Amino acid sequence: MSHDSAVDALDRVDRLRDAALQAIESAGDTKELEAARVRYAGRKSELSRVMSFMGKLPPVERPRLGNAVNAAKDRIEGALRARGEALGARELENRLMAERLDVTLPGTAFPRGCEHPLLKTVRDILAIFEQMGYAIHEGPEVEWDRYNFELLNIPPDHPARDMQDTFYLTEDMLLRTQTSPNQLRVMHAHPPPIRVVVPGFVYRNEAEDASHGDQFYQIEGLCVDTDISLGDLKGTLTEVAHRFFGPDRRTRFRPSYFPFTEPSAEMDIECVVCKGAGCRSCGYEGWLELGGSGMVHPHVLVNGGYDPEKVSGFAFGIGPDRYTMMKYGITDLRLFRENDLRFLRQFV
Ligand code: 2U9
Repeated sequence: MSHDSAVDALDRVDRLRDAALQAIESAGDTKELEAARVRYAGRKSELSRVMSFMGKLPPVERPRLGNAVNAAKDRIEGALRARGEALGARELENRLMAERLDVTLPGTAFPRGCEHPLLKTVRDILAIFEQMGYAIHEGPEVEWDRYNFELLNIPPDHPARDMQDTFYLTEDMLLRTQTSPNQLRVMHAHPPPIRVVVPGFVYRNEAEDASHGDQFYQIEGLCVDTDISLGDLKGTLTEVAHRFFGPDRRTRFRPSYFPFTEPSAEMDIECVVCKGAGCRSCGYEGWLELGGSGMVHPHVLVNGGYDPEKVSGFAFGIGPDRYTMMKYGITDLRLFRENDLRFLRQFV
C-alpha cells in the first residue's frame, strides 16, 4: 500500500465524518437518527471498514489513520448524543402536549335524582314495621265490591259507602278505596297469627284541594293473634309514630267509628309547628290527625276465615301523604303530584 492510499483513506475518513455529521444534523426524529447511527457509526459502517485498510498500510502511516478514524468516531458519537438528546426532548415535549391530562379540570356532571318525599316516607314507615316483625303484602288496585266493602262489614246500603265516593268500573268492580281487601286475602291464605302491612294507592272521587286528592297513598296494617288487646294497638302505633317523628312528640287516641273495627280510635300527634299550643297549621287544635285504627270487628274476622272466639286483632290505616306533610312542614298535598323540581330538589 502506497502513501497515496494512506492519503485516500484519510480523505475518506474526512468525507465520511462530514457526511455523518450532516446526516445527524438533518435527522428529523429519533428513527432517522438511529438510521444515521447504523450507517455511519455501526459495526458494519464504512468508517469501520476503513480500519480494515490499516493492515495494508506501511506501519508508519498506521497511527495517523487510526487517530483520524478515532477522532472522526468521537465527533460522530458526540454529534449523535447531542442530536439524540435534542430530538428526544422535542419528542417528549410533543407527547406531553398531545397526551396531556389535566386532572384538575371539572368532570362531566350528571344530574342526580332523589327519592320522592312521599316514597321516602312510605319506605321509612314500612322499614319501621318490618323491624317490628310485620310482612309487606301488595295487591290489585282494581277490586271487587265484595272485597272492598262487603267482607269489611260494609253492606250495599251502609252509609259508610257515601263517605268514600267510589270510582266504579262495573256494578261489582271498582278502584279500591282502601287497601283493606288485601288484608282479607292474607287472612284467606294464612292461618293466624299474622302481622302484615299493605301499602298502595287508593282512589276516591274527591274534589281536589290542599288536603284532599282523588288518588292517595295508604299503608294499612293488621295484626291477629291470640289475646291481642287495645293495649297492643296503642303501644304499636305510638312506637311507630315515635320512631318516625321522634320520641319527643306526644300522641293521643280519640274514640272513632269504622265499620270494620270495634272499638275504633283516631290517633293524633302534637303539632310540629306549635308543639301543642295551637297555631294556624293545626287549626289552633295543637294536634294533627295521623290516622285511624281499631280492634278488628268479629264479623270481619269471620269473613277472613278466623274464629273470633280464639283470636283477636287490631287494624290501622296510615296516610303517608299526611305523615310527609307533618314531618317536613308541607302545607299543600298537590305539591306531591306536580313534579315541580323546585319542590322536589329540597329533598336531595
Ligand atoms: C281488615 C280489617 C280491618 C283498616 C283500618 C283505618 C282504621 C283508617 C284511614 C287512615 C287514613 C284511611 O287513608 S285514610 O284516609 N284508615 O282509619 N283503616 S282501621 O282496618 C281493617 C282493614 C282490613 C281485614
